[in-house]
Amino acid sequence: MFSYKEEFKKSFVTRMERKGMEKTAELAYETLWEMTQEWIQKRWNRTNQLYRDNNEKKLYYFSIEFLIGRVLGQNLINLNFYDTVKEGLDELGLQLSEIEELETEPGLGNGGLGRLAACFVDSLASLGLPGHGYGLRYKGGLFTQHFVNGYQTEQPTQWIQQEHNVDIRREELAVDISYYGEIQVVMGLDGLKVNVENPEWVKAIPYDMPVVGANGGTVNTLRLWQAEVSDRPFPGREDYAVYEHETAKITDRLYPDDSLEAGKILRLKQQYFLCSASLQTILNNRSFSIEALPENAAIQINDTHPALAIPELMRLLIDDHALSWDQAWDITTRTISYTNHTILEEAMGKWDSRLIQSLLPRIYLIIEEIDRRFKKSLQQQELDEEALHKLSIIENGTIKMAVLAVVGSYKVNGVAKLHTEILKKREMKELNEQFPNKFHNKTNGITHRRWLLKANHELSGLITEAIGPRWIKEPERLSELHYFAQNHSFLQDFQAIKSLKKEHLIHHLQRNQNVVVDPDSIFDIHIKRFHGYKRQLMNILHIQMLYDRIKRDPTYRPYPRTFFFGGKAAPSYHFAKQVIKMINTVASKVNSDPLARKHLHVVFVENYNVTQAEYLIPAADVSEQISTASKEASGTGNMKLMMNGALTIGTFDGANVEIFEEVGQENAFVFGMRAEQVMQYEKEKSYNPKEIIDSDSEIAQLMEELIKGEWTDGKNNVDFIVGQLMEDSDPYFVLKDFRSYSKAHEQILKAYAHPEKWAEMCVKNIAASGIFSSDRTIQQYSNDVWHLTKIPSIY
Ligand code: GLG
Repeated sequence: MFSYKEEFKKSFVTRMERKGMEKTAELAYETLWEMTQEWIQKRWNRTNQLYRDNNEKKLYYFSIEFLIGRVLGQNLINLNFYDTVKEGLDELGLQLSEIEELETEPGLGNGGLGRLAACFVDSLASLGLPGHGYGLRYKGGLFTQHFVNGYQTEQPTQWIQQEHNVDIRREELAVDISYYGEIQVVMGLDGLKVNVENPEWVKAIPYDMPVVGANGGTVNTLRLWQAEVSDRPFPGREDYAVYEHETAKITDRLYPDDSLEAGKILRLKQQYFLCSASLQTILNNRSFSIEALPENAAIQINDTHPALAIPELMRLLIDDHALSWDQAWDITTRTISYTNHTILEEAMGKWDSRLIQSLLPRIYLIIEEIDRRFKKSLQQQELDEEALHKLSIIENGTIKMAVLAVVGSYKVNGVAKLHTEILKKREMKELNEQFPNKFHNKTNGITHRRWLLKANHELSGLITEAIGPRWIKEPERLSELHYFAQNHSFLQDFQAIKSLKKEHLIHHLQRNQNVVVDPDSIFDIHIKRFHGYKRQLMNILHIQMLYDRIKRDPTYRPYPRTFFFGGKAAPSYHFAKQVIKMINTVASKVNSDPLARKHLHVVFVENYNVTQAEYLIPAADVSEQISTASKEASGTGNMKLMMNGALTIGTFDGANVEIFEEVGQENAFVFGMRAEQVMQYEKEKSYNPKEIIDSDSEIAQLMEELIKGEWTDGKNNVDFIVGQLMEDSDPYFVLKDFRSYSKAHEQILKAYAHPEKWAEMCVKNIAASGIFSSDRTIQQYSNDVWHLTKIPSIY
């Protein structure tokens, strides 16, 4: 009888033998890699053929980051081969999980924004929709984080391996990108034409990565551009060494910050490189007339980083395709749509006009013209100064990319209900009034294929046992788990799996960081980038308070808790780095105190990334989502943790609001100020943290200890932290929300004392999490924005 497993084993062994070396894990990895690539290639060719034959509208998702994580295991899962391969390898005495560990994760993103792009391309392929990702092939992904004396250090990470690369170089599809040069207006056949003389040329080479959808049905493409020297002659090329060096820099490394728009020329080069290369390929390889672009292609720009796609598309349509301004504008504004991910001022994307003018002279002229025409269209209205300020693309020598992105696209979305409301009513109120139908909400989602099927195979199995396998295709069906929320034996199985996943995490940490964690403690997990608004500081201050209480009050002996932290700080973000150091200092003080250690353990997981997240998330009991209300646009870690049966302690911020709505506040621990209150305080500048300190003796004691240096190790200091809390008036309202945060933690302890009830709450969270699958998000984008048609596949 035919058996896939036997076939796999036979082919695997033959290939291993052909390599003629010892049976090492490395060799097994290489062999499995090759085989997987072959399986994928067949399906990839088939999808591309279908796309050529059907000529359906396509989506192109432009993003400066794609944080895809390891691909081998995920591809096997999406191909439906994981179990077969795992069992086959088992029988050959090899462990798939060990083999998977050999893959270096390509860290081509910083955090939520990049990971969202990765979830989206997974969902597009899994829904059988023609949608491809366009990004940059950074040689160095996000830095590797190590702690030295508790301080974060950053080492470059190289993810590209010569032997078995995840992507395929497509030399034949290379395009040239131009920078600098002088503008000249010449007389062409159809009137005046703008030329750029003597530009500097750079070649963009695409590397294609397959994006395997569920059941291997559709394999879409993630195309990443690499900068190389151009073959074109131009004056600057003569100093070849310099030119070569400058060129390589464009895709040499990822900017290690997603919440600060570094106004640097290299960053601008990267952004334009992505936009120009991607648009050129789309236009060069089309099978329709240029006028029909909006009916054949949708371009989604992920935040403002690719907003230069708007003027660049205008440039290509006018200069290369000889369209009039009005025709070009009509096409552009029916093709491009924009997602906003933040209201943080420093991340809004602002450029010095002179920088754009010198690096991209033609693009600058086009932006100027867009701004001029838009301002002209506003002249009939009576707008006050504030409105005109909010509506200008160019102002006082600055170009505001967010305004450009709104004006130049047909749809603009926020990433959670609350965030979209804030955009419409406050941050972009004036723009929303000008374009009333443009703004809409698309609450983020996460792919359950990675965050449940891959990261928590065991829980996935249990769910399937209970409600059958249909939830895998239709994740909303997780709601059927509601019937099991009070089923004793189901709850016991759930608890057993939670313990198992804790064991896996413990083993992983023991191996990597040499720490030993108590498996019976509450796993309280705070994982995300370090930022003031994410308030890791509030968490660690609370731990300090617990420590004080244990030391002070002989009757206070709480159930053991392990507080996990994971996350990186941008290398230039001094405050965040000081918080990291403080957590490490607190960790060593608390962990080495024999009394406190029985109740508290602080573990800082080094180098948090997608792979680490796959260990941490399934093991969590408690999910810390404690941002200052109004600041976190959505959050997506909150969804991953909920889907794995962790209970959220969180503020009414971002998608937390919708999580609470879905699961009910009684199945979460909600605390803190609401967004309106925060914004009111900000507007009135009426919050004074000293009032809190004066009225709460425990907080006062904490502050005193901080100032006295009791939470430093002699070498570091916490001046920045104290400065922010006191002199800078605590901009993220840490002290203001502190007491209600601490009460929410007390509620957690009370609830955890009833294990079965706790498990019931966890299961209710899983049951309510289906709506947070990115399949739902992508389907909504497709229905409301992109209008894609599913292509039936043969697999
Ligand atoms: C942003 C936001 C997050 C959001 C993510 C994806 O800060 O709240 O979940 O994008 O939309 N820069 C980010 O990570």
